[in-house]
Order: sequence, then structure tokens, then C-alpha cells
Amino acid sequence: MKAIILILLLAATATASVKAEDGYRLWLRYDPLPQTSALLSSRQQITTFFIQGQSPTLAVLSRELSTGLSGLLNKEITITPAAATADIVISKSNNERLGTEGFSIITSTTGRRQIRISANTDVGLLYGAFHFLRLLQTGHPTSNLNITSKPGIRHRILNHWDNLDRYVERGYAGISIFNWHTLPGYIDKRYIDYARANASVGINGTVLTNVNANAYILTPDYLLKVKALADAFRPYGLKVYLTARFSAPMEMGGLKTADPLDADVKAWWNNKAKEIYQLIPDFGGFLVKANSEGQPGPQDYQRTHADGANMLADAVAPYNGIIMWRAFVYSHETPEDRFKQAYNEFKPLDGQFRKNVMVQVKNGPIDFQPREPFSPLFGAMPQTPVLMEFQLTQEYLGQGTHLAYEAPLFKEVLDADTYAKGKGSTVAKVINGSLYDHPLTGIAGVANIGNDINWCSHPFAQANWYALGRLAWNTALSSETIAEEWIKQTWSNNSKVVAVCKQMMLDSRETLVNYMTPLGLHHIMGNGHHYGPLPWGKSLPRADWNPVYYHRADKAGIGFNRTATGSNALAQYTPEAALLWRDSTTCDEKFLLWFHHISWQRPMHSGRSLWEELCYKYNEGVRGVKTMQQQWSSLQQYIDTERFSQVQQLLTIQYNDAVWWRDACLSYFSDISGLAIPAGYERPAQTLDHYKSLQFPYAPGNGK
Ligand code: GCV
Repeated sequence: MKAIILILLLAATATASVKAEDGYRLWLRYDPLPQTSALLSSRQQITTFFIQGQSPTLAVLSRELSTGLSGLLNKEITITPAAATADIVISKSNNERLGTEGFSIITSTTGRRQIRISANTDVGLLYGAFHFLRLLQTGHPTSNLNITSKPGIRHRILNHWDNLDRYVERGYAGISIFNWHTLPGYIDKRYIDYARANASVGINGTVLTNVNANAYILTPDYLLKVKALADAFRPYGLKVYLTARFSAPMEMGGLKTADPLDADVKAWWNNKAKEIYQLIPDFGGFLVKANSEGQPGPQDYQRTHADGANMLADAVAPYNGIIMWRAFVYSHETPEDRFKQAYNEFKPLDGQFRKNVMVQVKNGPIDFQPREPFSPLFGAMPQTPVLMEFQLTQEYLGQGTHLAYEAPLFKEVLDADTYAKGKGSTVAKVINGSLYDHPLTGIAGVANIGNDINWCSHPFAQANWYALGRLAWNTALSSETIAEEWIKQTWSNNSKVVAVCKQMMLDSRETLVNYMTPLGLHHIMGNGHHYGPLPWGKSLPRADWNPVYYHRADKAGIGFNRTATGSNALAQYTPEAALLWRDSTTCDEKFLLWFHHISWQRPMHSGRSLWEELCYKYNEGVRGVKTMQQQWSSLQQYIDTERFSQVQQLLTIQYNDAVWWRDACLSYFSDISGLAIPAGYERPAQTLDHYKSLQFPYAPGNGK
């Protein structure tokens, strides 16, 4: 008994010593480092820093370094006017290898021991300073640094699907952080912290408005608001972009047409661009969703996507602006497999775009599913820069309540081999421009940010924002490295916390795939809001909005035949890439039902039949969440009560949701196949009719 009381007391003391946290500080917490020897030596060495020159960017750098160092090292840090007596020297270099954003960090031991951060530009220095703070925060020894780093991708961008009334489409973390009503007069502290966070991971662009665009953003009053944000973000190297509503010349300019070949339309956009660049000389350009899901576009005038993109590209070209033209299109009329439509539309346009246009392609052919094969457009447009679009906000991944670390998903796509120019033609090489020698390169993430106190709703969702920036900088970083960095900065350097959180994060995406869409199932989520299972769904007006369209389960089997005997979507890949999936007996089982309709009885690699394998995988998913719950519980004494409890509660929701997914899907597939759930697996707690009767009229995503 005494022993138990002692353990409880010790646990209580450990918990009490962990400071309260609300998650607002993200990974830039700068709390005092633990007193380990490696870190202690940095602590003893650093008391002063020197910055050569003056500029708004250097001013924010200086502030960040003061705050960061004094916090981490828990002592006073001073700025010295003399480089010779400084412990850290920040100065310009003239080093071609560093480009316009790269930096070097070197521990110099000739003469006084100094850490020297150099770059060709102020923003390069800022990135270097943030990297140095990251090294300190993650417990990296600083006594022997010799780092050179520059981004592999030029445009590293967040896409906000934020409306002007602050509703965030597919947003689960409150309303938009951009308060258009109080702009331009009021610069919320959040804007600055947002810019800091982005700069700290190298994100250098932000599209402020939803791709389902509102032309009102282009009115003079709103452009002044955009200017205020651009001015606030500029010192952090963060450029602003807007979405362009294709019909704006009609809605805002009173023209009778938005035909991209019409002289008045061109003039309208040219003047609009001029007006914007007069206010914001470094305005990034436009992102456009056209002729997709009801948005206006050039096809309304029998023009092509290239005609539309080029018209806008010409308008921003004099100011070095770019156009990001989305390939997320699928036609109302075409009965063609939705998988194939973006490729069919865009591949023939290769070579027709202006030099300042990038075609923005979602990572997979359908729509941000828990697992998708890479989009066949990657590698298929050699003459066009292709920009990657990932989704950080978890529209199909449990939204704001499920823990799903997305770096493994991003990596799976980036590392996939398109074989476009032979073996090793990875998607990463397509988007970093090296495969086809394109200087214009980009990667975008649909933001998961809102005005929730911790920015992203789920405390672990911040990691997806972090991962996008780190991978955009260097696609070769591993999911493990990124997770470890993020955990150390966000939670703790404690080795147990790092090990346990890392395992949870690394397993989380596969766990989610297992309880939602194992073996290549896809798009079987609830209508509209996309939360929860709806494999029986067939009520929506378009076939390809309905789950039954995607899984095609019948008495004989399940899956979408996309081979030559089916929709033949596989033909859009190079033969070598398609080889991975073409033959149902050798197809990577993770993708099986994406490409094949398979008999329920088909033996799988495990020796189980497909039906049993499905039961096994759904149960694995549930087990995975249970494991995460146990892992998290083991960290209680190391984590502040607020965030501990928040994650614990969310994991409970995730567990219940995983059970619901498993039971609803297996009940339905059992009904369709006529096969019973094998002995040894848990039975669904409710009838299929019960699962079918569930309604979620107020789930986020419904109604807007
Ligand atoms: C912004 C999916 C989402 C939509 C989104 C669209 C897109 O269909 O459900 O909310 O619209 O993708 O990416 O344009």
C-alpha cells in the first residue's frame, strides 16, 4: 500500500512540474532546455549575437533569436555591435551554392569559437536562424556544425480554403484566421505568429482565399486588406497569392463575357494585375479552380484550360507573377471513370502553357483519400511544371478529431516511381523540376489552420503543417526525422515521449487506412461532409459522388476494375509503373481494390480469403487505435494536463469512430457478399439498418 501511495505521489509531482500549455506556441515554444551535458555546453557558450546590416527581415530575425535563445538557454542574451566578440555571427555571404534562400551554419574554431550563420539574402539568414534554433531545441550538439542547406522546391505554399465571411471549407479548427472585417486597420498578433511558424519551416507563400473563389476579394477595398497582410508577412519571406474567380470580369467589371480570348476581358485582368502590383509589388500570383464542381472557367466559352491559364499568366508576367492552375477537374457530362478525367483533360495541353504557369495536381487521381496511387499526371507532362497539392486539413482522414500523421502519405507519393524517364523518375523529381529541368517548381498544402487556440484543432495535426514545410524544403527527409524534430519541439525532448509519440505518429496513417479504407477501398465516406462510413451510399445525383461507384461490391466480389478489361485507367501510367498494379495476383495489396474487382474468396498473400482479409484489416485498424490510446496513457506524467487530456479525449472519439467504421463497413459488405464475419472477430454491436439510419446534418462540411 505504502509503495502505491509513493508511486502516486511521484506521479503527481512529475505531472505538477509540467507547465500548462494550450498549444498556441506550436513548435516554437523555446522552453528552457534540459540540463544535459551537450546542451549545457551550448548554454555556456552562447550569450551574444551579432547581425550584420539592417532590414525588416533582420529585425524579425533578431527578435526571434533573442526570444529563442533566452528561452532555450534560460539566460540573458545580448546583441553585440562587434562581430569579433559575438558567439553567433549572422552575416551575408556571396556563395552561389546557397541560392536565394539557402544558408550555411558553421561552428568556427579559428580564433574565438563562433557559430556563423551565412546566406546570400536576408530571408536566407532568417531560415538559417530558425534552423539553428531548431537544432538547439531538438538537442543537437552545436560544437561542430557544418551545415549547408537550400530548398529543393521554389514555391512552398499553403492554400487556405477560407471564405471572406471566415467560413473555412473543410476546416475543422474554427473560423479563418484572416479577419477581413477588421483588416486593414487591425493586424492581429496571430498574423505575425502565423508568419513566424511558416518561416520557421520554410513555407514562403500563402494563398489567402478559397479555390471556390469569391470575386469580391479583387475589389479595391479588399485589395487594401490583402496589402495589409502582405506587408505584415513580407519580413518573414511569406508572399501572398489570391484565388481568381474566372468570371470576375463579369461580376466585378460589368463585362458581358469572361472569354479568355476577348480583348476586353484580357484588358480587365491586365488592369487588375497592375492595380494589385501597385499595392503589393511582390504579389505572388493567382491560384485558379476552373470548370470544376460548378466553378466558372474557359470551357464556358469553348476555350481550353491553357487559354484560360495563359490569359491570366500574361496579366501577371510583367511583374514576375505566376499562375497555379488546378487540374482537379471532372466533367458533369462525361461518363468516363473519374480517375481518368484530369489526365484526359490536361495531358493533351502539355506544351501549351506559358512559362509562368504551373499545373497544380492533387497527389492522387480522386480526392485526398487515406491512400491513393499517385496521380498519373505526374511525369506525363514533360513540358509543363507540375505543382503538387497535398491536403493538410483532414477532410477524409477523420477531420479534426483523428490522429493521422500525414508525412508517410506525402512520402509514399513523393517516392513513387513514375518511370517517366526510366527507373528512378520519382514524383519528387517531377515536382522539384529535376526530371524535366524546370526552374519553376512548387508544392502546396491545403491548410488545416483556423482560429482555434492551438491553430489546428487536434494537437497532433500541427505536425502535418510542420511536415509540409520540411518536406517542401527537402523531399528526402524521412517521416521519422520530421516526426522526431516536431515532437521534441512541440512536446518534449524526453526520450520516452519522443519514442512513444514517434511510434504513434508513424503508425497512425496505416491504422486509419485499415479502419476506413483497407486494401485499396476509397471514397466510401459520408455524403457531403465525408465523415464516417457510408459504403451503401448511392443517393447522390452524380454516380461518381457515390460510394457504390467506387467499391462496386456485389455478390461475386469487390473493387473497381481499372485494367484493360475495365476502365483502363492503368493505361495512363507508364507500363513500368502500371506493372506494380496491373496483375491482380501480384498487385501491391494496399492498392488492390483501386484497380481490380476481386472475388470474395480469392486467397491473399496472408493465406486468408479476401473477405477474411477485409475483416482482419478492419480489426487491425481498431486494434491500432487501442494501441495508440495505451501509448498515450503511458505518457501522462510527462505531458501537461491540458494537452494530455485533449489528446486522450480525441483518441477516445477516434476509437469509437474506428469501431463504427469497422462495424458499419463489415455489416454492409457481409450483407452484399452473403458471407458471415468469421469466428474470432468481434460482431457489430448494431444492425446494418442502424448504421444506415445515422444522420449528421450538422457535421462540418454540410450545408456550405
Ligand atoms: C474546395 C473536394 C472537396 C471540396 C473542394 C474540392 C477541391 O471535392 O470536397 O470541398 O473544394 O475538393 O479541391 O476543389
